[in-house]
Amino acid sequence: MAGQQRYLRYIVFALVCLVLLLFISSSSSVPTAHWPTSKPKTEDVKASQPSAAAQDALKPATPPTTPNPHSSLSPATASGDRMNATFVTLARNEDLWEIIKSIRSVEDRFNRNYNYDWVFLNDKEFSDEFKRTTTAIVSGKTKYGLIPKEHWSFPDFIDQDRAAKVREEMKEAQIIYGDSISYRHMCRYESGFFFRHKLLLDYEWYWRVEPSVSFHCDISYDPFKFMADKKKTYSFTISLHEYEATIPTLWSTVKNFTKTHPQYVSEDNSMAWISDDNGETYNNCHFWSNFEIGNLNWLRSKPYLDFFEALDQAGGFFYERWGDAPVHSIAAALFLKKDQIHFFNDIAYTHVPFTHCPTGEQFRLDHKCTCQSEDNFDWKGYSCTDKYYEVMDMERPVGYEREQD
Ligand SMILES: Nc1nc2c(ncn2[C@@H]2O[C@H](COP(=O)(O)OP(=O)(O)O)[C@@H](O)[C@H]2O)c(=O)[nH]1
Ligand SMILES: *[C@@H]1O[C@H](CO)[C@@H](O)[C@H](O)[C@H]1NC(C)=O
Ligand SMILES: *[C@@H]1O[C@H](CO)[C@@H](O)[C@H](O)[C@H]1NC(C)=O
Ligand SMILES: [Mg+2]
Repeated sequence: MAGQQRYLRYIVFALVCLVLLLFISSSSSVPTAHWPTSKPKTEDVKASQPSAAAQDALKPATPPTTPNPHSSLSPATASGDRMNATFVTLARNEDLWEIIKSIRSVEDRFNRNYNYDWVFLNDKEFSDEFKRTTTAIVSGKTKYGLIPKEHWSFPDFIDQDRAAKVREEMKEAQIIYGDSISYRHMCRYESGFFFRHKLLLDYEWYWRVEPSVSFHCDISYDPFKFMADKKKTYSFTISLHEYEATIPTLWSTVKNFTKTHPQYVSEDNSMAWISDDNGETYNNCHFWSNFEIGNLNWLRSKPYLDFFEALDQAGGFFYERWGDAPVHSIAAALFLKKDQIHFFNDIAYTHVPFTHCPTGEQFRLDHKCTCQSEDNFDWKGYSCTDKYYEVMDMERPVGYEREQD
């Protein structure tokens, strides 16, 4: 009994202290410094944060620190106009904690200064946990879209038995994702549908982000604005050779398409980057599409849509395992002019197992990079970036030879 009373006395004492503290801090005559804050986003989420007064009450009752008047402090947000642009992520609910890492990396290196929106797409409803966790960490507005069934299912012209047989064979051959149905829907969706989702119709530019990726250097300008100013349409950071077994008939299908639609093939195209024999065969070079900054209106244009439609009709998304990377890349290489494609050398990026880390130490120091030269994939044999430099007639950076092996 006596113990209980002592307990009670402690609690009462603690309460009195807390009330006193609250009183002292709220009646304090010392003005609090007001720092610029970034603009609020979705109100309903932010409203749940504790009020400023309540937060003050939790602080120790020590004198306030002196504000730093140093004029070179960076502003909380970058000045200037925002582009009509958004990040876009296709993900499952179980990808939450891997996409959170990717978002944190994008925010730290770029978006905390720009506050671009982020659109999330899923073939199932996003969970409340997914929504509240991602909304808490994205500095711009977040939007969540359900993919319509028609965009994530077998078209009725697909022969199910044939498709099932292929999955069985590819499993035997140990081709990565070879027996997966969902991976095929994903590749087809990224090839032909994401840019037509209702939520993306509101935007002109997109930046694709996948779970488990990271960015290694500060991006201190707006890549969307760069794309618009320089009249770019599609961009990449990593390029490589596709696994031939996943696309045996892709190139013949492409050739059949360009034969019937020669008007879509651009004059100053990048055929030399994707074919070593002037279009006879595909050399399997492609931009790695898990990173892309691109123009949505191009993907929504008739040439691209006709191209996707022709590929879809050929059935290769299900009878083989065509990836969205070669599909986007071949379209960009053939239907765009060379100078509409951009290599973002300054965007250092990893999607396992490959990293693009800009060549040249001074650049890496200036941009506070956390990647090292030996991780850079650009000049390795399996990359297609060296060939890209050759075809685009670009000068390779100083010291690239040291990163070749
Ligand atoms: N909603 C949804 N997203 C998927 C599915 N499969 C893959 N994704 C997403 O599609 C992208 C590519 O998938 P990932 O597993 O990273 O493939 P990888 O990079 O080729 O190994 C990622 O953004 C995934 O989150 C799926 O079945 N449903
Ligand atoms: C953004 O781009 C989309 C697609 O081009 C367009 O429909 C929309 O009106 C644009 N929004 C603004 C604010 O310009
Ligand atoms: C070749 O193109 C024509 C016209 O677009 C189409 O009807 C036909 O199915 C295509 N053939 C193949 C093998 O893709
Ligand atoms: Mg991935």
